[in-house]
Amino acid sequence: MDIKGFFRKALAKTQAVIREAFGETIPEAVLTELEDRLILSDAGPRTASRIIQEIRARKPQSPEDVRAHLKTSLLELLPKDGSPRFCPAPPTVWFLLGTNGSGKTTTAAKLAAHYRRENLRTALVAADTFRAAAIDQLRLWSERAGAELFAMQEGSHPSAVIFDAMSDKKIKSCDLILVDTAGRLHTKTSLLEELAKMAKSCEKSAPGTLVERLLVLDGTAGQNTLAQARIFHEALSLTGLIVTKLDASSKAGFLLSIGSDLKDVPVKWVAMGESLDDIAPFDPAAFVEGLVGETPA
Ligand SMILES: Nc1nc2c(ncn2[C@@H]2O[C@H](COP(=O)(O)OP(=O)(O)OP(=O)(O)O)[C@@H](O)[C@H]2O)c(=O)[nH]1
Ligand SMILES: [Mg+2]
Repeated sequence: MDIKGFFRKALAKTQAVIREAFGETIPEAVLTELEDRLILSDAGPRTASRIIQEIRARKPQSPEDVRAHLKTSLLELLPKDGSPRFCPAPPTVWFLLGTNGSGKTTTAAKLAAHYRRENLRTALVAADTFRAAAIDQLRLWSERAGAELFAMQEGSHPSAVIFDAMSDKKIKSCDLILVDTAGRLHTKTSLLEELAKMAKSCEKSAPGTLVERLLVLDGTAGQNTLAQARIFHEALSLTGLIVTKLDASSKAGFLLSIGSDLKDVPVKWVAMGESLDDIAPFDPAAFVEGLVGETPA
């Protein structure tokens, strides 16, 4: 599937919400309806109002003008540079962080498979030692994705897992090492502290390799994820976001307000399903086409 097709499919539910506005015939009526529809898709009232004001200032003459100006405004709002970071020499380490059930483990596997297809040697590190099932789940994914696996037993200290993984010859010789972390420990505060310790452990055993701290956000939670993102960013200096489950969400509009909320943390990837190839790099133009839909001929 090409990138446009991917975003069209991922955003089908949200597009159905936005599209309704274009049933109106008078531009002003389209704008009024569109503002409501943007809010319904979880863009947030402030972002929705800003978009509508921008379009109105461009004096649209028809619903199709509104659609065209909407695309321009959205493109300006969306984060631009979402290219993933790699170290000049391997290995590169990425941490996948996030709350319980947001899609970290599945996404780690998808990324491993994605780069495996590009002929990189990839490894998955099971730093979620909270429950045994998490390690088994990652082992299964590593086999499907053709990635190496590093795991210790349930209950091991996550920082120790990272330290040992980064000292392991087979893992160290990989190009990309994806670290799957826990979404819950006993309290939220201790989770963030633990994750910060893990980053330190990685820095100690393999200085300079940890270049991405990616927060995995559940796309079905819409605006609710933004508060989460701020907390994680404060504690861990995130480098990027990954939005999952877009296929199951009609609230993808929340991505429009991420830029104003978290200016220096771009969306880098989006995921839309449970199989290995259901992931794509974030593409602002394809996102806008997917959200607003094509101009009818
Ligand atoms: N529809 C859909 N489901 C997804 C997607 N990504 C993950 N899931 C599902 O969401 C559930 C949780 O995914 P996990 O990858 O286990 O999430 P996690 O963040 O590792 O969860 P914990 O380890 O428990 O914190 C699973 O049932 C996945 O199959 C996606 O993009 N779309
Ligand atoms: Mg997990």
